[in-house]
Amino acid sequence: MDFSFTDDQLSIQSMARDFARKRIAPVAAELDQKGEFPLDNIREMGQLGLMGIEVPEQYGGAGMDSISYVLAMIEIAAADCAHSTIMSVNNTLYCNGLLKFASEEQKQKYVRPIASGQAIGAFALTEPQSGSDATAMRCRAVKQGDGSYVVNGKKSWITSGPVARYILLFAMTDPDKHARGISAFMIDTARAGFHRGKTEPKLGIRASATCEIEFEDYHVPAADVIGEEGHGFRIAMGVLDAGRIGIASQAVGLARAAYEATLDYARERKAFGQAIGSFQMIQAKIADMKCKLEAAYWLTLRAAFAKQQAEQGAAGGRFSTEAAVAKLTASEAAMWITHQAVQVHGGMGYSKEMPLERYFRDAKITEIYEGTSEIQRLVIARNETGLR
Ligand code: COS
Repeated sequence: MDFSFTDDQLSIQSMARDFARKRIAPVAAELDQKGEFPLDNIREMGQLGLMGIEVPEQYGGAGMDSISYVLAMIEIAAADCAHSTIMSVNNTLYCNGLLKFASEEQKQKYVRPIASGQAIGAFALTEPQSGSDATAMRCRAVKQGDGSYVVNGKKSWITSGPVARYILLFAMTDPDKHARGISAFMIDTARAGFHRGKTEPKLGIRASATCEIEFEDYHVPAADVIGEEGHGFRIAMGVLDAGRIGIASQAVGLARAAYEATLDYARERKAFGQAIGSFQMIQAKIADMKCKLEAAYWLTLRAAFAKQQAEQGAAGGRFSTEAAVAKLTASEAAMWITHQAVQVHGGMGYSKEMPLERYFRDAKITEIYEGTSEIQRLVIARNETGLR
């Protein structure tokens, strides 16, 4: 067993850290306050290869592995969670799904612009009445005589929805078949019948843009169906397994930022004539933060390793349990660590003059999106027991 990284992995980690410190950290608080989408930074991140890290070079990506993706995500999230949210959707929910299930022509047309940072992608599964219970979706795609489809319905909580050029959409093609009646489609938002709805006012990751989208007799050509009809749910679940490793990485980056700020503060801040870090109650918090952070970090890398093994092995190899374990552990660690970080900083933790309150607000979403903590527990327990 070797815990060291390759030169390529260290190089993308260092490039992402450099970009995050110079270009993201200085503007993160202002973007959060204004709820402003960081378009220039996202374009630049695309040019650096950060929007398609695992995408082969022939489709405009960096052609690197899943460990590289985790290392880069951690660095970006440590500077700003919103940037890492946009990065994670482009990399995993969008590019990863298309790489696995799209045809050669579809990959050239739809992966390249997103992986290279020329455009932004999105993933549309959730609806106003269906989040965890994804098969309860109502958005309908009705097949026409020429093999094309007409889509009608609404999707909600679409990350990057307000700015996305292309969207990977899941819609019901045969409601009687439930999970097996869902299909995947590529949506070009420049076409007629696509509308963007209300933008969500959010607690955290405020610089990422989230909205409802609506389809009104939107016409999908036969060439834009992704995979086979009826395979959409499996595609969505497989994509979310990869996505959950991205969210775990994001949670690790965020937790690390809160932990490092706490260490600095505990060394500097004096109370009762001593640095507060010399008090046992603060020391206990620091020790517990360190343990949770390390566990989250290594389980996330372990999940990325399992993903690589599954992808190199027999077709359809899964890494659902590893991804769910990583996401659950890392998101709950991020929530706990940012909570404790605010507490150790006292009044300064509560003030917008320091980033702790932003970390705390941003952490919450990692326990909700791409499968709530309850769904992660359900996936883990079902896979462990074999019971449903
Ligand atoms: N990878 C590939 N296929 C998968 C899969 C995975 N991780 N998980 C399930 N499937 C397949 C199953 O093999 C089954 O296929 P068959 O019909 O061929 O047998 C099909 O999908 C249905 O699976 P299952 O019966 O387990 O589905 P459930 O309706 O019980 O749902 C949960 C399972 C609840 C785990 C799923 O709906 C889920 O993850 N929900 C959360 C959705 C989510 O993350 N939403 C956030 C949206 S993005 S912000």
